[in-house]
Amino acid sequence: MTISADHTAHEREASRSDAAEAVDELVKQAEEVRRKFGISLEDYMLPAHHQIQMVDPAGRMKAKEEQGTEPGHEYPTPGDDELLAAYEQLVVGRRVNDQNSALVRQGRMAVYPSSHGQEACQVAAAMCLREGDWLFPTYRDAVAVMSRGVDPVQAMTIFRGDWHGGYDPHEHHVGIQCTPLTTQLLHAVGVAHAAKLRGEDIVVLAMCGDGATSEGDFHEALNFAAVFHLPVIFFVQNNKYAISVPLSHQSVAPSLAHKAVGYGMAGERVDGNDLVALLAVLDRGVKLAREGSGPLLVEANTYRMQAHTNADDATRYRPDSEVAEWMAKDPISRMKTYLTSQGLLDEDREAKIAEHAEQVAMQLREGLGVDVSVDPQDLFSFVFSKPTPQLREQSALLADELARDASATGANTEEAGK
Ligand SMILES: Cc1ncc(C[n+]2csc(CCOP(=O)(O)OP(=O)(O)O)c2C)c(N)n1
Ligand SMILES: [Mg+2]
Repeated sequence: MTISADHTAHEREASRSDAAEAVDELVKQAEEVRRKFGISLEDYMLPAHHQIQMVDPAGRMKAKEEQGTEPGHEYPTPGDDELLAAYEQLVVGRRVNDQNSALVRQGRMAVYPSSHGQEACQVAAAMCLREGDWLFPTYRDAVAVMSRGVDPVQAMTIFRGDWHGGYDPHEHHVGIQCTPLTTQLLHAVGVAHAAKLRGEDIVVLAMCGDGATSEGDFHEALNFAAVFHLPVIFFVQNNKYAISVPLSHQSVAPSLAHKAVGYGMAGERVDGNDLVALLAVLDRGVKLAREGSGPLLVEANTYRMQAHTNADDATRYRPDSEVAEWMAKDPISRMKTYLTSQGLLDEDREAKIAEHAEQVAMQLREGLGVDVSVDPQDLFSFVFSKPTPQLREQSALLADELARDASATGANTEEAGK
């Protein structure tokens, strides 16, 4: 390819004005932050000195001055209707996690990375978004996918292991649940960039784990989002482990939220088992991103109560006492106590919510209990638009093996019929 001198000069001119624009944008942002909150841009980007917690583990609303907020890091308490709707999703989410773990033991699902204990993060991530916004989940975020409106059976199909995925990402604006760590962050940034270029008013929320923050893709996604000032919320569920690797071996940053300032975006840490605080922080983040304030990194401090998946034995790398400590911080019991104390939840309402959760569990048992017949050749479909020579070769090998299998079975059947 030849590049003309004119073209290069033009590009240089364009990049000079892009850089000048970026500096203008920073100065404007700094002035805006100073005017609105009376603090520097750097202090705004750094997380508050303490994690944001509104309702304590015993279910009591904390006094404003004890919530961890400070200038530039203040969050309005979500309304009663939002909290009640979120509580219902929380209860359904826990039931779904436990139903799925049982379905794995019954051989109805191949694998299930449970978010038991992390349901507040799951629900808040889905609820803070508007209809046209996008959610990009990981393998552990099936409850978030469902809370966003995806049919529960379709959301779990991927874990049955016999099909590529169960739902159309475009229908609910939910990306596929990615197992390769952090690839979904780049998808999220790409969608946000495209939307910005098209002038579409959407926010994108991308989820990942604590371990995933060590991936190169994490760096690339955050840097790109910050440089292009994109409306992306990076939502890190710090559940303290990446399979057996504890957080202390993953990062020695003061917190994962502190990584944000290095990219030139704001960061905040929040109690990931406090649904009220999560909604408050994410709602404000989404609102600001929609208004053009750029990306945000939110670290939710939570805990993976169960093993990484059914294929893992967590007792080999963490003490029971640590699990017990986190059991006392359960997101559901704290929310139940709080809503009851506010007169928002009574036995009738609780019974209706439990009934809803049972219906969803039954839907899963019925939907995932059906034997499906699949074409083994579909293993090679939908990977590339034009299959690679290697895939074509593997596909031919499989076809040959299946044909030999079929003729052997046919011969046996004939033999048996004599
Ligand atoms: C690129 C890549 N490397 C390694 C793996 C194997 N792997 C699967 S889950 C996981 C741990 C991820 O931990 P974290 O990001 O904290 O998420 P969590 O499972 O705790 O939700 C690893 C290393 C993978 N799936 N993708
Ligand atoms: Mg983790």
